[in-house]
Amino acid sequence: MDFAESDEQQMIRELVRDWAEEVLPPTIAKRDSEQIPPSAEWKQFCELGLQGVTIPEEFGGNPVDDISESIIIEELARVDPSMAVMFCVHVGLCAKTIVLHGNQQQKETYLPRLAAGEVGAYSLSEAGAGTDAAAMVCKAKLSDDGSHYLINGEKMWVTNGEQAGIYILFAKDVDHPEYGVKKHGGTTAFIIERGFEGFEVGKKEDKLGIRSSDTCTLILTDCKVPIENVLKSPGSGFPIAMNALDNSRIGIAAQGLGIAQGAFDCALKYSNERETFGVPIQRHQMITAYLADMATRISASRHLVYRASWAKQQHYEHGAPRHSLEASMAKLYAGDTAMWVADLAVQILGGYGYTKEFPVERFFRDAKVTQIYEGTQEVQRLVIVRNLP
Ligand code: COS
Repeated sequence: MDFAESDEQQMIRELVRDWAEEVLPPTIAKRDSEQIPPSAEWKQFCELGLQGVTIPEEFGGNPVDDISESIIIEELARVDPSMAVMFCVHVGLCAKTIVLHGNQQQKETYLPRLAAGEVGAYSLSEAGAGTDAAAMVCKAKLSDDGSHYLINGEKMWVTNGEQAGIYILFAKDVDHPEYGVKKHGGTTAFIIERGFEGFEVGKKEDKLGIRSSDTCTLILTDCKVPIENVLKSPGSGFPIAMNALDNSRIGIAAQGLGIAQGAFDCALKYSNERETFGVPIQRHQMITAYLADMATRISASRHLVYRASWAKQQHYEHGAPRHSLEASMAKLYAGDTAMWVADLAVQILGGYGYTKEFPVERFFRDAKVTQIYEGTQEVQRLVIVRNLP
């Protein structure tokens, strides 16, 4: 067992850290307050070539190992969690799902576009189907000539919804033999382009945190999707959706890890500089204890995130068992740690922590979502218990 980061992983961490610290802070407060997506920043980020880390070279990608993918998310989230989730959904839920389940033609059509920086999204949830994903009511009906599907319904909570050009979207094929037989029967994964007839981006949510990440509804009104855009096969969508979530839960865990690290770094620096009763507050035993506990939980999160990333790679590259357990454990622990550390960071900064003068206020708001999306913490516990050895 080797816990050291490879030279390449260290290089990627430094590259992303330097880039994030230089490019993201100048616009972060405005983007947060006005809910502006980091589109300009994304263009600059794409110059690093990291937007294609889950895409094979033959389709224009720049693949890295799965721990490096998590390191990129962690380093982006340490500065700007909205940028981190944009990247996470693009490379994980969208591009990787096409890599895993797309046919040659789909890969040739969509992966080079994603590798070039066109933004990807993933759309599973609906108003009545969040935790209970199989309860979705968005319906797909094959045309009489079998050339295309018409999809009707409304999707919700779509990250990158406003910016994306390519969406992986799930709907139930009402003519599939398993539709209405199994609860998730007929669920089909489609690749949808923003310009498809009958496709519309709806309301953008006004959120507590990750406000620079665009979260939208999608409205499908007889949305015409060519049969060629079915991923894998009709009715095979639910395991595709669940498998994609196993992957993206690790990404959200990495986001939580980055948030915790960012909040901690700020609190540590402040506790060295701020004096009360004639000494830096770090010397007061209560603050010392907070910092020690924060650092320890962050380290534990990091181990869970990297272990889950490694298990993911073992699964895809070496046929190891599914990484559902490791992914949900990482998400559960790192999400709770992000919230807990951000809360203590605000506490250490006192009144200043409650203002926009320091980033801990934003980290505190951003952290909450890591306990909610990609399956609530309650869902993670369900997955953990169902997948115990
Ligand atoms: N990978 C591949 N297939 C999986 C899987 C996984 N991780 N988990 C389950 N499946 C398969 C099962 O094998 C089963 O297939 P069969 O019917 O062929 O046997 C099918 O999917 C249904 O599985 P299950 O019965 O466990 O599904 P449930 O309806 O009980 O749902 C939970 C389980 C709650 C875990 C699931 O709905 C879930 O993850 N919900 C949260 C969704 C979420 O995170 N949404 C937010 C972000 S997306 S915008």
